[in-house]
Amino acid sequence: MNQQDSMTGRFITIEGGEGVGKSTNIQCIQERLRQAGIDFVLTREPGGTELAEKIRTLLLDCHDEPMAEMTELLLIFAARAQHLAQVIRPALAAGKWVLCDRFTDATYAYQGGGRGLSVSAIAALEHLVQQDLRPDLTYLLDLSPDVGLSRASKRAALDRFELEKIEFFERVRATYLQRAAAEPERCVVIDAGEPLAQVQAAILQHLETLI
Ligand code: Z5A
Repeated sequence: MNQQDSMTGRFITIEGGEGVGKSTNIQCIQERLRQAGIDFVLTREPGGTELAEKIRTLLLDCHDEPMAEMTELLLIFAARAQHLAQVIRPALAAGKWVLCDRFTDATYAYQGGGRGLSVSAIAALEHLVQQDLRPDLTYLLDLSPDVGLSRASKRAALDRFELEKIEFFERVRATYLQRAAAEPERCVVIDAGEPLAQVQAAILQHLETLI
């Protein structure tokens, strides 16, 4: 039995590139879980605890000193270790569901695909920080980066990641899709280019299978 088998809560993650609609669609997932009487915790990465949110600010803000790619990777896993210890593991152990806006697939996509860091280094850190813990289900909202970035640009100032070139986001998208294809039992790919009502219907239809 792995660590996760002994936990009763479900661990659901939402992934995708910039402006794909993660925050928007999380709202309808939350509503459905509430209606079903499921006790859940909504959280996000990087972040989810006071300390991890400080690391998030460090990661998203632009600095005069360029952040080394390895520093970025280690900060992401440092935030994740804190988040797992303070929020995710206790919630799952208590039988709650965890709904998390981004998790380690984002690290493979952004730091692996986007930055070109070694996949084996990411896998080693994943094992060190998470042991056997992996999401039970991941919704991957897939959208062409030019559409996503144009949606994102309508909001507040761009963060350090959103200033990257379009090629970076193409690599992020390709890595997400490769991961989803490699783990079809865990990953559900949703076409986020469809109108919002259709995207939500697709997510909710799938969610019923779990509820
Ligand atoms: N990062 C990383 O590099 N490595 C890691 O391991 C992790 C993260 C965990 C912060 O993430 C950054 O951290 C992220 C990667 C990096 N890069 N950046 N930036 P974030 O999740 O906070 O950042 P984000 O991707 O920019 O998420 P967001 O700002 O929350 O966007 P979103 O949630 O996907 O989109 P949204 O706010 O729900 O929707 C955007 C707009 O589109 C909004 O006006 C909606 O009304 C509209 N929308 C949504 N759906 C539709 C449809 N279907 N049609 C039309 N319009 C729509």
